[in-house]
Amino acid sequence: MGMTIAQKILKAHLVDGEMAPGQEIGLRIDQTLTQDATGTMAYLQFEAMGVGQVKTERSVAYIDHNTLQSGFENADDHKYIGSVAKKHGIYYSKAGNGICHQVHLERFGAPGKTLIGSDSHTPTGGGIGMLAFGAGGLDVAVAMGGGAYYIPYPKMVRVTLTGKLSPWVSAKDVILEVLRQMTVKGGVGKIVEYAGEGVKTLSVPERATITNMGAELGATTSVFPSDEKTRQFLEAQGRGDVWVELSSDPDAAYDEEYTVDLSALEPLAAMPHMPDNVKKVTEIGQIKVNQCCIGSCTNSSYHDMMKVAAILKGKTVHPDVSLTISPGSKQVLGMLAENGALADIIAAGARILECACGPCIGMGQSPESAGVSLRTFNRNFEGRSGTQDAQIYLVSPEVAAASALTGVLTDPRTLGDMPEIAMPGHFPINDNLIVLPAENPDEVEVQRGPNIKPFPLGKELEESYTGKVVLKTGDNITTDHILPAGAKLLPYRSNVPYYSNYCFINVDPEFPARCKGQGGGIIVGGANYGQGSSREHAALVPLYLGVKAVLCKSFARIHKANLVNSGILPLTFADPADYDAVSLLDEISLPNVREEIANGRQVTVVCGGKTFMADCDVSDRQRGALLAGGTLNYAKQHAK
Ligand code: MIC
Ligand code: SF4
Repeated sequence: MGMTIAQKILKAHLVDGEMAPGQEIGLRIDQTLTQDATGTMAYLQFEAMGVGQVKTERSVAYIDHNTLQSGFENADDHKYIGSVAKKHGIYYSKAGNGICHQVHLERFGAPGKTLIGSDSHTPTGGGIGMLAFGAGGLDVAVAMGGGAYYIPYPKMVRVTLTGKLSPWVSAKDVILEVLRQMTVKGGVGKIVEYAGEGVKTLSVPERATITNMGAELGATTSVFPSDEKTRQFLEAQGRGDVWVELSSDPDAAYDEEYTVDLSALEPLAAMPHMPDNVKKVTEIGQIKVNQCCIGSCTNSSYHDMMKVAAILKGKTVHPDVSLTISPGSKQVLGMLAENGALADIIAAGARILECACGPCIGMGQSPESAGVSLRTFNRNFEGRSGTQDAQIYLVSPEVAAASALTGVLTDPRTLGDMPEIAMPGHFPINDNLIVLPAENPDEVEVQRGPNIKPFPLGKELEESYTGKVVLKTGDNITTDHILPAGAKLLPYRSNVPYYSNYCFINVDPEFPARCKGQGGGIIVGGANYGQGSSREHAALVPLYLGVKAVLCKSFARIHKANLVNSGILPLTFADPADYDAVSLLDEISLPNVREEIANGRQVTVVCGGKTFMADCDVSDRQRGALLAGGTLNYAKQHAK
């Protein structure tokens, strides 16, 4: 039987397991990336593993999240990451060079390769035909050390694109439509592959917008074929030599199929507060807008920015709107500066931010109270912008720019003829913000500022466990709920004790104190617990607070792996109806937990006189890690 694109890349990188449903597979990883908000932990863990030089073909450390230096913390973290990178053979992309996913696509990504990154939007690389996964920092550390990256063997989904986008409709609308069809839970355990005639109408940056936001489907990753468009992009980046052709076999089998008719799409928006809450812009109507933010790893390419510049040219931003622009990379910003588009954007009254995540992660630009903000980003979870009651809509750059001019949500098709933006034949290459690893690594001293505190380690799993329910949540709890980010908290990513005071703070402000009072306990959740980011702090901080297990209806993939890595039991209700039988502060016992986990059996749960069963759906390797109290402990045991 023929193979899908993903199956071909998986097969070429398979080092452990069997490519069959229900199996866990181990993959050789060619490239890794980290960003600064997850990078400090990843490198502390990498250092703890005692590996010298990285074993990958290319590892890159980006500084793009924590670029607001309102105290010494972020600058210290950058220095730490820069020095570790230099010592261990890692390329270091300095602050100002751009958002990790955008820069990686431009300068390092290559079709047919595997990439893991300590950031959930690493699948952006699928736009160039890479098999690129978001992962926890520890998984990235292991891959840098030459270890395999493990995933449950995924189901294959094909999204066939037919037709061609109409004027003013763009790649963002394609992925919003896929989200509308599949929902934020629809991609869990699946790789989404794009196919059909419509593919060749999309440039690499447009494809990358689509694979980027595949993260919001919960998908393991998303991937496009590598074709003539891919070759042209790579050649324009001076990297034509890494191009290989990739397509699925005509008789490849898919578990699920979807179709999107590009010609029939209209401008769309994801309404507050979920990326799958998608409606047509015309259906939502002309709501008043306070802020428009254009940028993020989803929509910050040269192509996107040029469209925005053309819309703004000769016009003025509405007096009631604040418009921010963050180009995705120094390359993009440089090109806009050179061809005059930046001057058009500035003249229209936009606020130019640096090439970084910025408002997307709440690093500044929080909207006004109850403000309506249109963003070209990928997540609109409640409170993520830094303003708890803000109303965030996810839209295309065209919709954001058009609305910035009118002050109301605007269908860009009302603007008349759409400007044609050609993809450049050559991108200007200047990698002078990328610092190469040291030639004499022994001479490099790793710089650790006072903000860098040791990370918590789990303990061996006890024979039995009894603890209180320290939190009960509903469905779709995001990692932003578990541990908020934003300008005030991100500086403490390398300081777990301090960060722990903010765990679940927007869901239940008493949570940290309750955990400390109870000496930890069990979190009970609904479906899709832990969706969103790859931040392993959402596991490490609960571990620090003494959380022993999360018992819920279902998990998001990366978060579940992070829980296992930390030694926290990821349990699911065997009968989801038992969720209703558990309340906050109930005492829960797991009388036989060690033996049950060790033998791959269901876990017995006793709660208020009622006994029910929970599943712990993990691989044998993960069982070992859970018994040992986390992956690092497990690795140490095995190293002996
Ligand atoms: C995000 O978009 O939430 C982040 C910030 O990029 C995260 C990583 C993090 O929490 O540091 C992600 O998506 O993985
Ligand atoms: Fe940065 Fe936002 Fe992309 Fe996360 S989603 S990597 S915060 S731009």
